[in-house]
Amino acid sequence: MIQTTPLTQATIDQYNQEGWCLLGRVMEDETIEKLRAEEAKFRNRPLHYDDPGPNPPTLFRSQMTAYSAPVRDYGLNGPHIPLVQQVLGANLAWIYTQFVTKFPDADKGKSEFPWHQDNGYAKVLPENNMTVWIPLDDVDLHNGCVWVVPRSHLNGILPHGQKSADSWHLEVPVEGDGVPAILKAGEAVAFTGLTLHRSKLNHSDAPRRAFFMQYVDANGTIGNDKVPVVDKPMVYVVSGEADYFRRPQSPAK
Ligand SMILES: O=C(O)CCC(=O)C(=O)O
Repeated sequence: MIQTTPLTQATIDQYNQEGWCLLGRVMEDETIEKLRAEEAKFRNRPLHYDDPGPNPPTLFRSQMTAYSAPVRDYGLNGPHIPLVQQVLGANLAWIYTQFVTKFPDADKGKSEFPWHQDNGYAKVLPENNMTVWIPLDDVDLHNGCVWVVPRSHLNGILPHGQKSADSWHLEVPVEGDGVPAILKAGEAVAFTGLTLHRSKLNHSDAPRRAFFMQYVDANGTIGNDKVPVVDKPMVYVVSGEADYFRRPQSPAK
């Protein structure tokens, strides 16, 4: 397994103060191959809850943890875990995962994923929840790398509007471009649930495959009604523990 270098205090400070940082290489070639194979398998398999219809500009395959041993193994034990623990602490829960395959689409211009905060889709507390985004192909300005807006996490959840009537994407208007995360396959960019990010079009002639996971303190909550994350399906405690008994019991009948 790859030996990651522990994050320096400067990198941890960057995550907390700027809302994002690079984690370096966190996935070895063998795992990249395994996850590419999983992506290919699920790309062609209709899933009852996640079916975008034929030829979507971008394909999302979410919460593959129940379906895929390689996904589970990586999300629970990957070399990135000690780095995530350095920032979020020893009680760590893995709450979400997704393959994002952005197809070549320059002419149609539909594969853009507009500026948003992950917590604009689902409110997670504490808000330093971390998305670890890892391309399974080298990414750059040409094929649709992710961009982040430094310090955008300092203003809480911003109002998100619907991108268009035929899209479920939410969008925050942003002036300027932010910073592109140009990465080799297997390297990672990490950002908070409040950090504005987006990806632009894929102008190459090959699909741009990516895989991301989201982590939070194991005592964290999700949704406006603050449901403990550990009460949600497909959430895994990676390390440490959660206080499973903090939710009031229903009164005896
Ligand atoms: O992989 C991408 O292009 C961006 C995906 C993303 O930001 C998301 O699903 O929240």
